[in-house]
Amino acid sequence: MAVRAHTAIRYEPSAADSPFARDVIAGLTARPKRLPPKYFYDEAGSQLFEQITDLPEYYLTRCELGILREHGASIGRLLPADTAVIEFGSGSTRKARILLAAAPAITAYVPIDISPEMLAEEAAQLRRDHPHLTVLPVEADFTKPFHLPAPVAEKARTGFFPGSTIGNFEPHDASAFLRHARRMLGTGAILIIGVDLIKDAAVLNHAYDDAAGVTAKFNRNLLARINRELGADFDLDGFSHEAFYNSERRRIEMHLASRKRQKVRVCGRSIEFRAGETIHTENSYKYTLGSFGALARGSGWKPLAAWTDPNKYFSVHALAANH
Ligand code: AVJ
Repeated sequence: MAVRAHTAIRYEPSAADSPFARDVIAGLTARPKRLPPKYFYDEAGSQLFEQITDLPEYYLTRCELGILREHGASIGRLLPADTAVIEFGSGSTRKARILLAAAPAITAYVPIDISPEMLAEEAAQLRRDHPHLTVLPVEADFTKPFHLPAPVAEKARTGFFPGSTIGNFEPHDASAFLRHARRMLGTGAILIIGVDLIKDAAVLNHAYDDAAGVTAKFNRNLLARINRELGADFDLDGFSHEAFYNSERRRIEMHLASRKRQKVRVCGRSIEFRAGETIHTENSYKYTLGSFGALARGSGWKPLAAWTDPNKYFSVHALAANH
């Protein structure tokens, strides 16, 4: 009778019922196997991503910071007077700070993030650095509908979506996001958005498969997180990091490839892997200036201007809401 109470279970029943657990099970029982890239960013994953942005091969962050520094004043001149900047997924707010310094039209800043700690910390620091700026943090998943703080209604609205995060969306979902942003920001809105560009495949491949192995660690951390939070027993050494540019689909694909035939226990299930079978963990879509402009035009926005770094590796676009 007491046997039940002593039966060892390897996972928390509550954790096994979480959205994370459901997405993991759905992804690992699908064919081909996949996992959503949004789960890369736990504490460890966010730190690894910070390291990625400093890698010599990962040009994206450096190029975008350069563009914002070089062209911040030009971007600022396109913004309406007395505008609120609404940042989708604000994180460290490092890029917004460049805009704030260059664009006096910005009188309010609305960082949107899922991490309440990050939001509170950044908001406090920004208020100290910009005493005249109204800072209105919103804790939300920016891909879902949410309410803008009331004071924003009286101001012009500028969306800010740097980092080429839009590259994580399938083109159809990228278009849906742009429409959602257009609806939420309203008439007269501007959107400033960072977009990574198609380039030599070797440059792209190295950016996602760096010599120091940080991106490999970032990719494998997804399995480590599943072990930590869902009590799974992934052998991290049993999976190798794969990243390559798929030129037909204009995207970097990241996978974790099983080095051997193996079984893994996840949330009370046994997941089988063939040798060489992969889990598709991320797509990072790349655009041309023209292909992104066309996507924007088809999604309720009119391209106003675009800036690139001298190598034309990365782009920042200014879009205006269509009516
Ligand atoms: C944060 C989605 C822009 O796609 O370049 C970096 C994530 N993945 N290295 C990207 C990422 C592997 C990054 N984004």
